[in-house]
Amino acid sequence: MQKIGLMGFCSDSQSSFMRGPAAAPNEIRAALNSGSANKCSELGVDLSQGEWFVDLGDEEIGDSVADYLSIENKVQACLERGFRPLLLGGDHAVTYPIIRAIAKDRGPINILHFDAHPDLYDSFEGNPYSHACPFARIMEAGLCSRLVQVGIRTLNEHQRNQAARFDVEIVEMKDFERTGYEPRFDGPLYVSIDLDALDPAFAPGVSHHEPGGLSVRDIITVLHKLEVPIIGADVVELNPVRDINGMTAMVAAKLVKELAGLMIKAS
Ligand SMILES: [Mn+2]
Repeated sequence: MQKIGLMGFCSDSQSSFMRGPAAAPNEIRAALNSGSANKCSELGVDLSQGEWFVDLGDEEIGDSVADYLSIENKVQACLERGFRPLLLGGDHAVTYPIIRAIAKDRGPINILHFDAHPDLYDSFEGNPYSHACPFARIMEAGLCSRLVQVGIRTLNEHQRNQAARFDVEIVEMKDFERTGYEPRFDGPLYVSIDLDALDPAFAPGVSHHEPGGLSVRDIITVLHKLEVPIIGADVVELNPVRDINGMTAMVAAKLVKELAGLMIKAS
């Protein structure tokens, strides 16, 4: 079985509104390892047992574009060592170089993306690598065969046009409960979780508070319904500066446990 490699990217140079997510991996790891909870996923995988869950530590990423794009090499190295990557942001910009590495290894992949924002801007405030843009870069490079976005509640005309241009399947937040969203994928899947997909009541520690979002349980329920192997995942956009009593870090740690549990169980 392929081991899971947990790796953090201390990177927030592409954040448009406020910095802070570079400090997130430490906080998520502290929540994961704190004595207040065990390491069992709800489906019965104990991450503290066996050798399937390996902490590969954090990578400090500098502020230049070259530093940012070098995240691809770090993920590639993780893949070459035989790990399935479970990655901590950092802001959401990290997902573009991550997917570059994974698609280079496996070809275009399916992505399930939880977010308040579609992150499909062609460019944001003059920056094509902004954390508002990673899924535009991913789609135009042909790295993704199918992109499904869940929890979206900030679409403007430009991003609606971008979604149509790239055939993105969007489950808008306003339709999530009414339609009873059920995930349907027919091949290996990458899962990207921006914590601002959650309602700020559940996850106050994010840079962009967008009320009216998902609950932690909503995301876990969707994850538990997945019937395809998860080849990689990320949990991004925790901003410790905005967090309250480490609550959002614990939410991130919970999602890491559920993702890792699914990755181990399905393999
Ligand atoms: Mn977002």
